[in-house]
Amino acid sequence: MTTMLKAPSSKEFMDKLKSRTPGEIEFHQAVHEVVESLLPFLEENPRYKTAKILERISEPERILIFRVPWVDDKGEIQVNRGYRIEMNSAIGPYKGGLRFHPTVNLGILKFLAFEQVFKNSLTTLPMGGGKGGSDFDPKQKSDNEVMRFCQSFMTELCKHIGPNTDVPAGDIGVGGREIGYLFGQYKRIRNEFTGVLTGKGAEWGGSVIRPEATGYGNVYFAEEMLNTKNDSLKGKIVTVSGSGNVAQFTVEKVNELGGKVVTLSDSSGFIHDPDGIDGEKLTFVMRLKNIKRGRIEEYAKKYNVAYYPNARPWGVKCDVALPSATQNEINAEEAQILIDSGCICVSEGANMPSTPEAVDIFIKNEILYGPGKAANAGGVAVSGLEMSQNAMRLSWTREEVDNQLQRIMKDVHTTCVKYGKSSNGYVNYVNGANIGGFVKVANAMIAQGIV
Ligand code: NDP
Ligand code: 2IT
Repeated sequence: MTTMLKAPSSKEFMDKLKSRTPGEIEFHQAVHEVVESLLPFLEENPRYKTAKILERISEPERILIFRVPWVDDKGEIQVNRGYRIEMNSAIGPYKGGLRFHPTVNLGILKFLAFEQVFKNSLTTLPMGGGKGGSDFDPKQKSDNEVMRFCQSFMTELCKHIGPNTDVPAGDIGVGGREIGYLFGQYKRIRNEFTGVLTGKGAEWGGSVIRPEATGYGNVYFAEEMLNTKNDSLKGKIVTVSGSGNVAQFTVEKVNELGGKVVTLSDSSGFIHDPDGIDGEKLTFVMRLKNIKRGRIEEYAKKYNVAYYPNARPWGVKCDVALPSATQNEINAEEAQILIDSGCICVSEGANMPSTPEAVDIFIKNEILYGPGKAANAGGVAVSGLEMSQNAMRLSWTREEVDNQLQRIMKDVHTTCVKYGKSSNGYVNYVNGANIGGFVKVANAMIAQGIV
């Protein structure tokens, strides 16, 4: 016999979650947003309450925490902490990136793993959710130091992952170089050439378009949102934050669609180039960030434009904002400035870049607002396509992968509209992404029993 349960109020649910996970503030932030979106839906669909899906989906299936000792170039022993959060495997192997950054802690990785479950579900591909990383800081480290760190990290992680179990990829501080070192060590220890990581080099099992996918996908998503208003990126002034993987390919695609990107940033400050960051300037940024590993300030010196130290780009007048650096990089004050200066669309390349107060301002003003778990799903989607190609031991062309990426971003958008349309016609993409991402995972969890 099943009993009808009253869903806990958002406050009751969050109080309990917080007492079980003290100090994990980013995780609380991410779960709270989802709970707020879902409670009305759960009232209408009581089977999810009876099955305690909210309680189960917010508890990781497994968390691994491990020591990562390595030796620096001076011969001194260093110790970092490694993590892998295996959040949910209801619809596929755990899937999600690795972040190497000194701020990494359990709360940040749990928020990222939690978001990943919904994001991966939205892609339409069979991937569960996970995330991992380390408090290791790759900045100022030699290639050999990064390699030794990656080898030590994988020496432990390889016991817990596999192409049908858990498939990591990149995130902040983890790009092609790091994936190479991690893959080499996995192969050496396990004696297997498999699709255990995505974001590999195109010549050794990687998919074309994977480096581009998150930035391209976010721009496709922004274009879809604008199309609902019979508008497009053509002729729009666009502000972008960050200058890493996601930001770089965001600029490339905005240029292709006829928009003009006027800002980029890093953790030291931002540059404002009113003439726009064209292809040649973007090549400079890619070399600066991916090879020289320098600071964005050098762009301002090279092209004689303004540089604002210790500041973020949201005060620059724009039509469209594409945050692509990190979590909580747009606060309420900055959101209000964006609205007041005429911004009509915010689409998130980064994960959770807007604070809850900023999100409220975007939604209250009914602008087009695409939350990260929908808007940046293109990266993990092409990771999913990399897994498919690896499983078949063949590789698709750029055109094939890009077509699939565009189709997937359209599908993510359609799902958000389906579940997020309010009675006045405004599409609340937050509700749409949260409910749309939830349903498939929740149904799978119910079908698989109490596990
Ligand atoms: P990169 O490491 O390539 O670049 C990160 C960029 O953000 C750098 O410019 C970095 O500046 C800046 N940044 C990082 N941390 C901070 C901080 N605390 N304050 C200010 N600036 C910061 O990472 P990605 O481009 O891959 O990731 C960017 C965002 O996109 C992240 O939120 C990530 O989770 C998200 N994302 C990434 C995907 C991917 O496929 N790579 C997929 C989906 C989402 P600096 O160099 O000074 O550190
Ligand atoms: O946040 C993300 O979606 C990523 N960092 C990409 C994850 C992946 O497995 O490609």
